Amino acid sequence: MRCLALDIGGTKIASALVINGQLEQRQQIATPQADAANAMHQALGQLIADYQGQFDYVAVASTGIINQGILTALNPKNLGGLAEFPLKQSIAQYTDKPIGLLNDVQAAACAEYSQQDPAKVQNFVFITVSTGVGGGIILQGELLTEPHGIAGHIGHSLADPNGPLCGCGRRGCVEAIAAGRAIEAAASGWEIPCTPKQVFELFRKKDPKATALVQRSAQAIANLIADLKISLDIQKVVLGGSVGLAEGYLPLVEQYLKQLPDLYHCAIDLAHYAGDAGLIGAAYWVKQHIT
Ligand code: ADP
Ligand code: BMX
Repeated sequence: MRCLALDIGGTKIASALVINGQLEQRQQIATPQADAANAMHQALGQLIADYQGQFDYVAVASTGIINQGILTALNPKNLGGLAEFPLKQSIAQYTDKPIGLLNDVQAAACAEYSQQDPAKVQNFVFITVSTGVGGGIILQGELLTEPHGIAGHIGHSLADPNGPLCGCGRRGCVEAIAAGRAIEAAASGWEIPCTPKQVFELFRKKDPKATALVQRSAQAIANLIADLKISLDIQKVVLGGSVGLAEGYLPLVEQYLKQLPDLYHCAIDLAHYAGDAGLIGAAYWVKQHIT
C-alpha cells in the first residue's frame, strides 16, 4: 500500500510518499502563521496535488489534539492562532482515498518504538522539543491515543508555578519554558535578538546568556522525564524535534537527570528517524487502523 504521509508541526509541514517504510518525494513548507485556517486548507491542497494518483491512503500526523478528525490546538499560539480546524474534512476535499489521523508526537513515538526491542522495552515515551513540547506514550507496547487523543500532552504538565504563562492558559507549563518558541521569546528580547538556532550556536561557544536559556530548557525536560519515570515506570525515552536534536542538548538533559536520585533515572536516546519520525509513524499507525 502506497501512503501519502503529512506531518503538520507548528513551524513546518512535511510530506512524502511512504512505500515499504521508505520515504520518497519528501517536501517541506512553512506552517501558515497568518489567516491560518484558510492558509492551512490551501497549503494542504497544494501538497496533495503534487502526489495525485500516487497513493492508496493518507496518513496525517498533526500538532494539536486530534479527535474524530478535528484538530484542537491546546496552544493555539503555536499554530498562528488556529484553535480548531476540521483537518480530515479539509483533506477529504482533495482526495477520495481513506484518511487516518493522529497527533504528530504520538505518530513519532510509534516510529521510534519500532526501533526498540519489545522484550526489553514495554513502557516508552517519545518527547519532542520543537515549536512546542509534546509526547507520545507507549504502555505495555500500546500507543495511548484513546479516548480523546489527549494522552501524551506532557508539554503542558507543570514545570514552575511561577513561570511564564503558557499559550494553553496555564502558568508554568514545561512548554512555556523549554520549547523552541519559549527560547525564541526570551532571546528575541536580547540586545542582539537571536533565533533558537543562533542561541544554540552561542551556547556551544559557552556564551553565558545562551547557556542559561538552554540549561533552563534542558532542566525542565529532565524533570519531565523524572516525572514520567516515577509515574509510569518508563524504561526508555527518545528525544526528537529540532531543539531536542540540537547538538549539546541531550548531554545537558542527561546531566540534570543524573543529579536526581537513581529511581528517577532513565535511558535516553536521540530519535533514530530524526525529522522523519512523524511521517514514518503516521504511515505505519494509520495502515493498522484503516480498513
Ligand atoms: P515543528 O515544531 O514544526 O515540528 P521543528 O521540530 O523543526 O518543527 O521545531 C521548530 C523549532 O525548533 C522552532 O522553534 C525553531 O526555531 C527551532 N529550531 C530549528 N532549528 C534549530 C536548530 N538547529 N537548533 C535549535 N533550535 C532549532
Ligand atoms: C503542543 C501541542 C501538541 C503538540 C506539541 C508539539 C498544539 C497546537 N500543539 O504542545 O499537540 O504535539 O505542541 O508540537 O496545541 P510541534 O508543533 O512542536 O511539533
